[in-house]
Amino acid sequence: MDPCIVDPEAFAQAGLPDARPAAAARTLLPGAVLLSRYACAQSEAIAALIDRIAAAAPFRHFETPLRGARMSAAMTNCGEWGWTADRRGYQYCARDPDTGRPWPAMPRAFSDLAEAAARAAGFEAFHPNVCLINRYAIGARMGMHQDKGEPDLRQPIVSVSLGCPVIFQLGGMTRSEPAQRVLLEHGDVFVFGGPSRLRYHGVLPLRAGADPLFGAQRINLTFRHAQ
Ligand code: MD3
Ligand code: FE
Repeated sequence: MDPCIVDPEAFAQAGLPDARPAAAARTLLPGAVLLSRYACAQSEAIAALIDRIAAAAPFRHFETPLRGARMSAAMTNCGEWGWTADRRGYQYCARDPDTGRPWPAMPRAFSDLAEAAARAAGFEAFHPNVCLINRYAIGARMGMHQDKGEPDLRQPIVSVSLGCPVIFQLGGMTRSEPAQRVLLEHGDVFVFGGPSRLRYHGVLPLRAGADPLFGAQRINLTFRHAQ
């Protein structure tokens, strides 16, 4: 075998971290830029920070407006603001409604990663003040939706995927337009801004798997600028 070609299986078997280089930024649609494996090298540090955040602001399943069904992804936040949902609607809150306390501060490692990824995707001056943390167990999903609750739509959203892979659906500006399917794997960072900022999107139910760091789970961090 060509020694220059890194075989991920060989890395996994040797118990070594996967040292494949990040792929170059791939623009899937204008303003939708996938930075494959961009966060891999930091994933253990991120996992430890998520544990600290969740100890102060535990993961919970929000109720959705109108029907009051619980969302299948468990969520928490860090940053100045946090994304919340209840029967009245969706809103950014400065305090965790479950504890009454402010959300844990956003670790510098998080904001540095999100800002660097935004810059690598062509978005200068991204100022995230929310990191919504979504945790998916096997079977959990997120239906097609738009993220339009943030007043400054010039600011992109940066998504970091960790743990088990999932099929992400990238749709159009209306619910009925067909969606493109993209596999999101551990360490992938996806930046959505400009003309893609209001695209419909969602993820299919998580399929059974076992990630060495996260087990049978997927974590997604979405960095936003709210308020
Ligand atoms: C495209 N989360 O938290 S991340 C969400 O995998 C959300 O947990 C999904 O959708 C997840 O709102 C998808 C990718 C993502 C996030 C925000 C977007 C894609 C986006 C905003 C605009 C367009
Ligand atoms: Fe979303």
